[in-house]
Amino acid sequence: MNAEPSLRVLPSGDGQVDLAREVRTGLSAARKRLPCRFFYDEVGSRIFEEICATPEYYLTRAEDEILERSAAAIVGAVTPSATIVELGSGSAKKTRRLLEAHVARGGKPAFAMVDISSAALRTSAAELRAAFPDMQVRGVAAEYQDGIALLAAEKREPWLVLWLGSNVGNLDRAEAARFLAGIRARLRTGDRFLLGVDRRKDARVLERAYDDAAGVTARFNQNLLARINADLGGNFEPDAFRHVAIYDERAGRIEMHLESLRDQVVHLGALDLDVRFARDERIHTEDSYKYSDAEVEELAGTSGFAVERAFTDARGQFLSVLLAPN
Ligand code: AVJ
Repeated sequence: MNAEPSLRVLPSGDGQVDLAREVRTGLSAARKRLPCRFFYDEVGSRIFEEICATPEYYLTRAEDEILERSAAAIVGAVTPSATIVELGSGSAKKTRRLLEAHVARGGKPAFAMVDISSAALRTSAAELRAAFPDMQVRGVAAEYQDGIALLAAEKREPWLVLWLGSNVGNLDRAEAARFLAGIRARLRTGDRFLLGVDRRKDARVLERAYDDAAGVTARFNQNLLARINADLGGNFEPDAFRHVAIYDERAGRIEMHLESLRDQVVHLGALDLDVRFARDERIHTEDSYKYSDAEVEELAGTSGFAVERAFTDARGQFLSVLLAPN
């Protein structure tokens, strides 16, 4: 039997701290915006899982198809002594495929994950422990860079770092390059970084993926307002805002907005703030960047990596790129 999963919460973990500040600045700006990281309260995390199961949101299935087929090749890029380290909490089927492949070839049963939410880590740790009784599981609740820094301080063996699900898409291209360079600084020659990116494609396919017919993504977007009500004493009527998803082809990004259906004033008690909305005025809630092959090469190169291999699904919708430090 293995030891209890070890869980640490760093100061940047579970940060409600900046919600108040970000909501105040974001809703006081001329062009209103809210950071997408606040989508993921308990309800929002559950709705996100529902999004992944909608017929329109192809990303999760495409990535899983890649990992199902290529898990052995991916873990084969690091030595059996390697530890698998995931950014985001590894509860998903996708992560398990890699852990299974690693264990199957005699790899060290060690897994570490960094996630902003200690609750998500606890759930993942319990699930992984049930699926892999001999696995040594560590969780660090922190912002990614802080969590990686803590783990790197004790790093002895190679790492296979996973950042799946097109989570990189929430960063603009310059931020993504800076973020990857920060990861690169923690890695050595034998380490690898598996990055999941969504490819540029037909605008209609993308807009449907972010505006599904059953309205799950709309609920996800509106839940941000419900969360602000709960955490900051607000009186938003989530249904008084319409979900909008637009693909900006030039920028290569999906934008999500909440559009006010009427003139209205919303009060946020904890901030002692009134926010005025004109009819049709929008709150920009998320960007999700898409990548061409050339943009992937560019991202890797500028952040100190080489693309060692790139895997795609049968339809060519998604890319899993295995990056090696330069
Ligand atoms: C979790 C950031 C990868 O951008 O596709 C899904 C979030 N937003 N539908 C994405 C999301 C609306 C998702 N990521």
